[in-house]
Amino acid sequence: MKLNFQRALVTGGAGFIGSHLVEALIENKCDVVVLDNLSSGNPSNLLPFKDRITFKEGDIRDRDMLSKAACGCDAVFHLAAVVSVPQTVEEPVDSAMVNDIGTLFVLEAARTLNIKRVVLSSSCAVYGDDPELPKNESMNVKPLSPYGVQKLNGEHYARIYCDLYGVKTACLRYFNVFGPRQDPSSPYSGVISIFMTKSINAETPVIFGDGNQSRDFVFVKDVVRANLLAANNDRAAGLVFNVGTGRSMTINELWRLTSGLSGFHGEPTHLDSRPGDIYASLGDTRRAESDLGFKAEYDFEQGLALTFQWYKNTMTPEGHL
Ligand code: UD2
Repeated sequence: MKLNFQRALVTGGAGFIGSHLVEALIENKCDVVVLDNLSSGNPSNLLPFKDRITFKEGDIRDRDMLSKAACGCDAVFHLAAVVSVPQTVEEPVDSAMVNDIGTLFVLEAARTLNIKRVVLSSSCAVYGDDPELPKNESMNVKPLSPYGVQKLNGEHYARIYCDLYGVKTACLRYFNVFGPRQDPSSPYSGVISIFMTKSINAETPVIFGDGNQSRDFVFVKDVVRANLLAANNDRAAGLVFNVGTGRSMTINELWRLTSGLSGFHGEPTHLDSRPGDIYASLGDTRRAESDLGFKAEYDFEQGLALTFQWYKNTMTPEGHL
């Protein structure tokens, strides 16, 4: 893709999604600065291309550091965040300092440094549990967690930074992102990263509830492409977009497919549903298609197979990443 910016700051660039974005930016001949405090990111995600980027270990709440990192950039991709929903429930104020105020600092850095393009990573968590499906960007939002509220606040700030100050902001509401480098080690890690490692270790997984709950799983490389398109396209300015596939998959089906890849067919243990778990989630992809030219290219089985291969190649014989 021919990018219409030359130097980009990626906040949270050492994280799961951020590191894939950094890789794609380099491949597209962009100079990349990464700002990451390594709270959930991991420098090993950047190892294969560490000599081709400028890496700054620091926090988006450190405004001096942020300005220095952003100086000379003509695009910012803002992915740094407290990414765990339960953590934001435990720590609503501390997480708001990162997800709300930190996002405002990023937008303000763009305004003061005259950086015209900012892409914010938002989340389908802004929708809450309204049963209407698929979720489209015009429907009422009612987030159920501090995380969802914080992401929604970021979207509002982004829109007014576009309207008031002319910063071309775009917000991407990710559905359930999966792929290589997703960390399976916390109980709140994405279900696919957990199922991958369980199946390779020949351990039975836990399924919360009956397993018929469903998610719109989107492969990380598609999420990266949505970011590049959003930064490149002036029609995205001031808008929010779903980034999903428009197709959903149940958790039972996911385990069946994972078992097929690994050859381990252990019977899952069913526990009670997680409190606050949404039953069904599915994104309406029409706005992203018409205004961004974005349509997920990886079908689910293909993304799952690539992800499985990565876990298989990367896990140690002791079963660690
Ligand atoms: C996703 C996002 C979260 C937030 C939320 C908004 C991820 C990792 N998390 O949470 O950040 O945006 O959407 O709605 O993308 N499950 C099992 N067994 C396991 C783990 C999970 O059955 O070992 C189930 C879980 O109960 C849920 C589904 O799998 O029904 C997906 O869980 P998840 O944690 O991957 O993602 P989700 O949708 O809760």
